[in-house]
Amino acid sequence: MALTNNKNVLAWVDEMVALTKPDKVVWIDGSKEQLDALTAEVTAFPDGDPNKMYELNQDKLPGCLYHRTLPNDVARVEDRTFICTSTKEAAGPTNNWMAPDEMKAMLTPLYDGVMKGRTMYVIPYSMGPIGSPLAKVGVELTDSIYVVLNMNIMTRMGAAAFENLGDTSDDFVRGLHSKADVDPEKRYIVHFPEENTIWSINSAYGGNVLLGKKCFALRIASFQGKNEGWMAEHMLILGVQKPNGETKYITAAFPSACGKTNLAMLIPPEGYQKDGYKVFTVGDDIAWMKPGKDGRLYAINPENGFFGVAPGTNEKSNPNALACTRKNTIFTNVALNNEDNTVWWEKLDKNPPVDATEWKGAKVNGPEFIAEGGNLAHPNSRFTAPAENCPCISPEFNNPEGVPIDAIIFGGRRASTTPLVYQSFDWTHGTYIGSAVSSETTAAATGAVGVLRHDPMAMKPFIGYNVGDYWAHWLEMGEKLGDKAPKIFNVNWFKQDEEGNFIWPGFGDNMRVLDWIIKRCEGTVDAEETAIGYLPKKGDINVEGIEDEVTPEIMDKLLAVDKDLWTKEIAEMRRYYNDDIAAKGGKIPAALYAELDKIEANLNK
Ligand code: OXD
Ligand code: MN
Repeated sequence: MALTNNKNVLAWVDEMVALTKPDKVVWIDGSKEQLDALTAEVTAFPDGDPNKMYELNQDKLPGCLYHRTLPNDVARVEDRTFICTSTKEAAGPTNNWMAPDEMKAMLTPLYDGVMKGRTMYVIPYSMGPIGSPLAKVGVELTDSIYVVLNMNIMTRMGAAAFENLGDTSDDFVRGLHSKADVDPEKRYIVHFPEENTIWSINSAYGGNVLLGKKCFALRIASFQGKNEGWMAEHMLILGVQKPNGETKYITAAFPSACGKTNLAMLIPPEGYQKDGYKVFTVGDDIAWMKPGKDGRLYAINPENGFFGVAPGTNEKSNPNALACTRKNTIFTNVALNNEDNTVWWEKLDKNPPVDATEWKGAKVNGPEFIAEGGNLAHPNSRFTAPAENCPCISPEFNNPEGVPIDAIIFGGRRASTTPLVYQSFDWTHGTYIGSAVSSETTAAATGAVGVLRHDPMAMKPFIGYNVGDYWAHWLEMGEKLGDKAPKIFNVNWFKQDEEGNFIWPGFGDNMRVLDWIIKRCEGTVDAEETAIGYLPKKGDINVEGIEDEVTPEIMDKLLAVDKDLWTKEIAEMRRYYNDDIAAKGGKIPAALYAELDKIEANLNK
């Protein structure tokens, strides 16, 4: 039964039913009965059915399920992801583009009758707490029960999501997904930002099919945010509670593989814990931010769960993330431990199961398989875990107003050049720093420096329009926020010595850098003005308890601003702006070029 009277939803669902021709249409109300029935159905599929999900050991992992996607379908596919705005300029140099009509003409035959013999599930969901002034409604149509069960964890799913839509509103995102034949040659992840529409076909992997996440909450939402005066960013949100009970909120954007989930769930060093510091997680991947009534910038996490990379997650690296996965979690492409029907992945512990099923489904002897160079779990295997499982989830997680942001952090993986932390001179300079976010591949063992990959604001694959206009939007937001704008910082946890060893301990010790950042926001610590921004003065990063590891000499290296390296950095940024962006149709705001000139002049002073 349809769960809404909204005429736009009903008309669109009818149209998509006529196109895809499912045998049956089921509206997902979010009730336990319905979810239990779907779980029973999907776990009863025969072995070998690519749609099958498996129930795990219900004593050790209550409510947990396991699934394997096809080996050709294990990650987001950026080369098959499109932004279909009416002009190519509107999509800009960082996106694949095709005219909307042309794309629809190509995809319509693929969708025509694709759900014959299948059921279409109609999933209403809210990104953000239902009723929040920052939240938005989406509807995903899919032929996959796996998608329904994952969306139940990642979003506020079900009838309640329609509550605030009314009967006539058109403000909902239309997502059409079919796994079709999971044919990689016909796989497309397509966005029509001007129509609030997403079409995804021939994939069954999370990032391509959980349309609330990257597709809506970043690509479509970034476009909406530009038009409506807010921001959708690839940022974690955390709260640092100080001994006096006050909490400061920080967002942070890092490219993949820089430890975003780890920072979001940071456990402070012992000394800080003793003093009464606590860290709370609001989000680990996406932040929607909008000026509040008091003129400050407020953020919500539009998601309701964590879609985290499993390998590397363990009791030491991130005990909070591990704890998230102990109940009501869906595991995808990890390994099975057949001895007790639980899951295993690389670096979970030092005991790979002897009786294992690797991620492609073959029964193997785990230790022997690994010794021969195999991965038991796929490196991009995932857990989909409810946010409420997180031991350090913020008490403000469901606050419809969001949390006020004091600081925005950018960072990347840089072996040299970039100091441990520095503060921008102002918002415009901070926007420049965001545009310069990059990460390099490092062969840590040999210290070889790899390729530098530009990933502005860690949003390169997720900006739903022209990157030049996106930077202009950042500058406009700064103007609107004025002196209430969050302070902007850059961090680098990955500096190396000549031998390629990391010289900053990272993980929980990153709290020491957050501490300095918070003090800068409060104006309680001074800073050194350098050519590139404000750096900590000697002794201002607290190293109590790690003095042996981070000696004054190491700290000098961590905070060094090397003129030659920075001159090269500025030259590379000029090349990037000119060749990769401006020459390819990105209009770079003059204010950002001015920042380049300013830093260059500072370096030559
Ligand atoms: C993610 C990503 O899955 O950024 O969060 O790739
Ligand atoms: Mn991400």
